[in-house]
Amino acid sequence: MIVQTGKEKEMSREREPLVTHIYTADPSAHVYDGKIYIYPSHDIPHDGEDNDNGDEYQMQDYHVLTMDHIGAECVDHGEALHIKDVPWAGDQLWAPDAVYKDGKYYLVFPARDKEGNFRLGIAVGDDPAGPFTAQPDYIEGSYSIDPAAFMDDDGKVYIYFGGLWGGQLEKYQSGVFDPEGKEPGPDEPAVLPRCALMSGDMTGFESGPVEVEIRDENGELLLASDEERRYFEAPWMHKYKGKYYLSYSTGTTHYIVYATGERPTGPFTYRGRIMEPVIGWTTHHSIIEFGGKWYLFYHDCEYSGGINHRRTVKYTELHYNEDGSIQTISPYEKSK
Ligand code: FUB
Repeated sequence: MIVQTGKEKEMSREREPLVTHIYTADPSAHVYDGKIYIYPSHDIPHDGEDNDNGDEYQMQDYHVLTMDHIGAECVDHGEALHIKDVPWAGDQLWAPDAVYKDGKYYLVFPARDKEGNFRLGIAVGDDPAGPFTAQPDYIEGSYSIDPAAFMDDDGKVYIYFGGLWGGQLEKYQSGVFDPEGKEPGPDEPAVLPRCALMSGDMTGFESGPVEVEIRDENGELLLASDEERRYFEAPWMHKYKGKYYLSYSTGTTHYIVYATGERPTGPFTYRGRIMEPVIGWTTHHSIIEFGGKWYLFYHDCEYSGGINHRRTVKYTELHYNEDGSIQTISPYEKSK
């Protein structure tokens, strides 16, 4: 029998499932009061088939996970919000995020409304681990999925969102829902993620949503055919040395990539890959600084043997180069 000492045991959690008693995905990590809070989706196991509409992702509630520090045991705080307590929601509680503002914790989350269209909602709580109380209606003017909340140094909160296919973003290219909306042709600019400024009381959008431009090294918008670099879903925003880093999933090519800019609303210039594909179709992440180091939280389907809707949340350290670029992570190679 191998008895792990404290340090070895802590190190062994890197790139391992943080919990296995439930399936978790889409981890949005934050540091509140010196502790790591993770807001994941809660995957429900079933035997149904996968499709391009994402019908296999049948999530009904949210659990909040915490770690006292990197490598510490991960604690599940139980159900923080259930879909039955969200008056406007019909189905599928997908990837959430959270933000702390003026003494309250706000869970920002997508769900299909009663008509089957994805919308974004807000739920409020006094404790970062929940429970959260949902507002009676979704955010007016919201659509699609994968909200990521970012508070800038001036206290303004921006929500980045949008996802293609099941997430319906290609159906909102004109700003209103078009059931026939398709992805642009190969030589046309790709569909862009959206960004909205939240009102001070966090009840709705103060301005936006606007498209967030992602350009190549020549200043041209990335094309729809550029599937290794164009936006698909799962945005995250963080700031490093004064620059804004927009990272996201390329979906069909399964990379986590990033682009940098000078302002929270862009434009952004594509910079490179953060992570090579994981086991499973989806890839979704968040980035935090903790104890002077940077970490990527992500999910994969290794634990379930590759079943796309049985995902588990993991983390690994993320390294910057001197010029601010991010070193690409190979998820199944030994970490540095
Ligand atoms: O969890 C459901 C969907 O899968 C998310 O919204 C996407 O980002 C992908 O991870």
